[in-house]
Amino acid sequence: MKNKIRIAIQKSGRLHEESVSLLKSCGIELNNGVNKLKTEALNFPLEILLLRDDDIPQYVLDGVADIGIVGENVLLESAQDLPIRAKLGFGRCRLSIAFPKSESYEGLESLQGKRIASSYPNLLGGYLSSNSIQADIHQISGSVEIAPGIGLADAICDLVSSGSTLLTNGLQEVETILRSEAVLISGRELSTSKSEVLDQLLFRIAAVRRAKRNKYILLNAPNERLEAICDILPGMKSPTILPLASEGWSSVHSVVAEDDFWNIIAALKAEGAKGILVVPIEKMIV
Ligand code: PRT
Ligand code: ZN
Repeated sequence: MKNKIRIAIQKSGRLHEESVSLLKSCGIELNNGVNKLKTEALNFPLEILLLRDDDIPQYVLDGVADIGIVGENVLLESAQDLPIRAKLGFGRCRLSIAFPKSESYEGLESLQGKRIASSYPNLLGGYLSSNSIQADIHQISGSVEIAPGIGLADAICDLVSSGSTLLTNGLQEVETILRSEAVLISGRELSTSKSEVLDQLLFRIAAVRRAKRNKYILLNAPNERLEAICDILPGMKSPTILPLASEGWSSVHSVVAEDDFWNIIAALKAEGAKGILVVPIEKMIV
């Protein structure tokens, strides 16, 4: 297929499973064997390259892959100027500076002249210099959190999600440099036919992500409260109202965002809504 596009995803690690499951939830069936270097989609013009996450920006830049899924942290550290085509909502973490708990931290000045271990020398260097801090960045590629304990550094700069790694190593998070999530990046100049395939993929991703953020809600309402209930429920256009077999009641269907979901339920109950059902949405096309 001549307009096939190539996506680079992480071979194994924190982003692998969710990258694969995002593609699957977009209706894309993968040939078995995501353990290989390369695999193919069976029902979509897509080839999948399985790589180390750090290599993905360069592969996309070189055009070996047309698009890729990578943490924003890796993209920004690579300093490759590649467009982010979609934020994907998984792999969330922050890049933070952490300092030994046993020492008092009094703001960025406490880092002046210190040795900071990190796998993110570019992002850390940029942050320190924009805050006029002179520190010695010690670049290491793994187990950054043990560096202060073994006397290799005075502080670290690393990714944090739950914070438990810092805690078990006697460190406290003191500055956040970046908030990151997985993103879909693309090359700067895709051919028209590849751009069309990418647009189809982005359309599906948007539908899947929107569906995840919303729920379908069904409830029964006394007719005299319908107006108040419809005011609470925005719906995609407006709620659907169907008469119930029992006189004076209607069934109301709508879509609500997960963010204000519980507040909406409370307001609906207060207006006399009964038999509220909440159903996940698989795809949502607006
Ligand atoms: O082999 P490859 O090079 O592909 O993988 P990798 O080992 O470099 O990366 P991997 O799989 O660990 O992470 C891939 C991506 O997941 C990162 O680039 C981030 O975008 C994202 N991500 C999200 C994280 C974390 N959360 C995370 N917590 N990446 C790493 N961590 C590590 C962190 O470095 C620290 O060691 O987890 C530890 C902290 O976790 P908490 O929960 O204790 O705070
Ligand atoms: Zn890596």
